[in-house]
Amino acid sequence: MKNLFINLSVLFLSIAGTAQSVKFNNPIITDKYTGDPAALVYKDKVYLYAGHDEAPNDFNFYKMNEWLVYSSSDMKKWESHPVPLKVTDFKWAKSDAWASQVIERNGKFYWYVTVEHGTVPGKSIGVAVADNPLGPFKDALGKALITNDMTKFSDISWDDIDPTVFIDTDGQAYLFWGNTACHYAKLKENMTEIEGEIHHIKLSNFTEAPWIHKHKDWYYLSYAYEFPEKIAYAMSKSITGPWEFKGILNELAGNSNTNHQSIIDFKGQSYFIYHNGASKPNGGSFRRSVCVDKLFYNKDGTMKRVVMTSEGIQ
Ligand code: FUB
Repeated sequence: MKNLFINLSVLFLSIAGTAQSVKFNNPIITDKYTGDPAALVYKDKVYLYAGHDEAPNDFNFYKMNEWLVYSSSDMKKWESHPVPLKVTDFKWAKSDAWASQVIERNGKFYWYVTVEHGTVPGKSIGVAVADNPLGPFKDALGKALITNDMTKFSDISWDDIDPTVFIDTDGQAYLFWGNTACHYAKLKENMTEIEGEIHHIKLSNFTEAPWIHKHKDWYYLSYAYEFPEKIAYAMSKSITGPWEFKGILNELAGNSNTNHQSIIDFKGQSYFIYHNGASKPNGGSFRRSVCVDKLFYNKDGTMKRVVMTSEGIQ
């Protein structure tokens, strides 16, 4: 009887020990509130770019003046770096460091950003450039690449947001962006000029946050669906479509009405990077935190629904 009691104690202690030793790796960024993650795989690292959510606790809208960058070699440990880009680096812009993406071409790093334009009413897209993924970045154009008056597929003044850029296997670069209307256009080889007309893609319940990626021989266009946002996606055999809707990829993110995904392959594993409002004690829709979970594909190329976890990447 005495032995049984000792054995049970060990069992309970070890269960308690196991429970205590589970490490929660999500959110991955905890030094600041961060939203709108955009990851870049370059050489043997992942660079994570995000907007800095600076809204005070009693403020119920976005307050975002700068973008941040973090890097990792294993998706578990993240190093923070000096602030690489601010709204004030774009002299023609007024405010709002909203969603963005960095892409590399010929050793230069191009950062496409959303900002409120100073003189053309509405949101606009600018581009900054640097010689290295950590910057310093500077305005590449001295003016906006896209302004609200260039698109007519939606009447709202914030339809020209959330740029995502993709360079196809033939070297042609494409810019996708939008809110309520999903737009795309070709980019010239200099990456700072649109080539040809701006197209509109019809997507079921498209809200914003398009992200283009390729896996094996499929192109994927994922995006924020409805509001509050889930993430849905469409697939195609060509970057210019037609796009076939494939359903929901990620459910509502905890305590945040936006979700904003980035999808990458790194060292043989696919990852789904997103934000939620789960940071204690004041996280929420305007004080968001970036998280990462693994992403898996089915044999037919469709993506399995993401399982958002507190544990994250262990
Ligand atoms: O962060 C501001 C805006 O919220 C982004 O541009 C959208 O994608 C949404 O996440």
